[in-house]
Amino acid sequence: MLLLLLLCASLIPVISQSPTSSSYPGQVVKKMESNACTLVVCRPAERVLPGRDGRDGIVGPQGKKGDQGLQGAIGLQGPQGITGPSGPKGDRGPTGEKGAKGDTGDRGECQQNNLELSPYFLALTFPNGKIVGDKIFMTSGYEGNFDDLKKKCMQAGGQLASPRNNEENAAVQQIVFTHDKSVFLGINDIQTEGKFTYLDGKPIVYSNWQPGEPNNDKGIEDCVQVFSTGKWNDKSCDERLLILCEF
Ligand SMILES: [Ca+2]
Ligand SMILES: [Ca+2]
Repeated sequence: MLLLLLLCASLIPVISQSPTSSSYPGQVVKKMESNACTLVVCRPAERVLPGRDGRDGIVGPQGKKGDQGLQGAIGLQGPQGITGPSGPKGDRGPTGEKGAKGDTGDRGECQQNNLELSPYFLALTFPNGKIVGDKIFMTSGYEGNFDDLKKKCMQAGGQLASPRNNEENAAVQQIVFTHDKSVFLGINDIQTEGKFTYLDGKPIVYSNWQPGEPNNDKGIEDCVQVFSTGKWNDKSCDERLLILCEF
């Protein structure tokens, strides 16, 4: 309840006081100049309690980026990585030393060799052949000089045909006639001119020379060929004739 007072100057000294000496906060005293009326507005003196705390303010704008910090300490070692792909093939290494000699082969290899020499195997290797007694004459159709044919027959497990009687010579003749190609026999006089021997060096025990042969024509005929008639002729070993082996 406001109390409005209009007092004259005579009354001023009664209520005029300095604001600093007021006994209560919030009391307002307006002091007028002397010789004038003074308007004094008063409010009932009361104890003023402090107000409530204000609300939090809004978040301010983001500050500037700070300076770079100091380098940190070295961290712990990480786990091992996965295995990478295989690299390119390396260069070939030097040849190693020769190994020790191996043990003797088992019985199976011997059986296989017997199989290769069996009539069945020979029949397949040399399909065009003749059987005389326990000897087999066969050709594969291959042609070559004396040394070449001799080597081929040995590699096949036999040797060049070396007929030792009329029956065996007849078998050779039939093969020559059938193929219409002359063959070399396993007979020659390479070691000693005029002395024909088998491949093992022993003198021949049978022959069927063409009349007038052997004549060692031009001094270069040291091997023996068989004509389609079954007759023999000494011939240069460098001639290329049909192969005929005996087993
Ligand atoms: Ca000769
Ligand atoms: Ca001759």
